[in-house]
Amino acid sequence: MKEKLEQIKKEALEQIGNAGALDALNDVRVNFLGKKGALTAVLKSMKDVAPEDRPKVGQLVNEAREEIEKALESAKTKMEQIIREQKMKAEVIDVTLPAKKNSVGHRHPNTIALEEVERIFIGMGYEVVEGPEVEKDYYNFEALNIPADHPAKDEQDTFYVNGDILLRTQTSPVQARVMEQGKLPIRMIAPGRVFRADEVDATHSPSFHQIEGLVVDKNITFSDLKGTLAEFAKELFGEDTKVKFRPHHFPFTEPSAEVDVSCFKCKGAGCRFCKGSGWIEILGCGMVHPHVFEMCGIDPKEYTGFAFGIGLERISLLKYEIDDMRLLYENDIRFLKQF
Ligand code: 2U9
Repeated sequence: MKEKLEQIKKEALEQIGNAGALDALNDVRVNFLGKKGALTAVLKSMKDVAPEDRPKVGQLVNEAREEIEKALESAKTKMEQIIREQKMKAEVIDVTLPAKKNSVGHRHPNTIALEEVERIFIGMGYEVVEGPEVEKDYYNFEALNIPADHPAKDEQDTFYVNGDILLRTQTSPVQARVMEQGKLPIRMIAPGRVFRADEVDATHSPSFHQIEGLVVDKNITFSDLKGTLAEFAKELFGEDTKVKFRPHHFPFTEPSAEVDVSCFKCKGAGCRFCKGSGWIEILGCGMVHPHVFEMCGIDPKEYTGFAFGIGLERISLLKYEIDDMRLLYENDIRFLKQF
């Protein structure tokens, strides 16, 4: 029995010495000290031992058990120490490394220009109104006196969602909806994103922004329009800015005009910026067409009004002297940081 116990102990200590991981150590514990383990089997066979030898054998079994347990415990402590050291090595943080730089965002030139335009019109008593980007054909074209056979309605120019739902090509449908509500007088601007099936180049994009204005009241005249836009141009480009109205055509206004401002770089003398002309085109405008009033439920005999449309990107490019519209859509922080 004594030899058998020595043999078991020897095997157990050998296996503990060979165990390379905590799992393997646990297997040794189960194999020798577990319910069905080798040492437990010896204890179970005590009934076959002569009664007078039992205390001695019991003592030997206990000694063997203690020795195996001690060896298991010490191997486990050593293994845990190695694991801890490996983990510490892997997780070490080099506090001398340079810190990660967080680059702070910046307001977009379009945002800065829009806030400036809004500030000017709010100062003149205008309201800022927004509307949906996905619109009905009716509000985008029909209510604005744009006939069914107008080239702007072509699928090559307008993004259609389905038959009569489209991505608005101008912010005018916002004004048409406000007029339809019938609360008069109206003094509003409608800023927002618009969509046209254009190829991308330095001056075109399939998605850009407009700010459109509308004033409706009794006795509104073309002089009100001229005075308002002259004041706007002065506030935006400087007190000495002059405005020039050139006759134009829009389906939704009659009469219509395009507005140029005197070049704020050369003060009208002619430079590279204004292509030598001394003038820069900034917006379109006109008196609201009587047919548009009728479509929106307003009596054109009682009310008159003016409207205007500004391309926001055009204002950003001019104000900040940016020569390629594509820069406005890339959102490169190195570009944005300059404004
Ligand atoms: C209603 C009635 C009339 C809006 C107007 C323009 C002239 C105009 C262009 C400017 C640059 C578009 O982005 S752009 O290419 N717009 O020239 N827009 S009058 O007239 C309206 C609007 C709504 C109910």
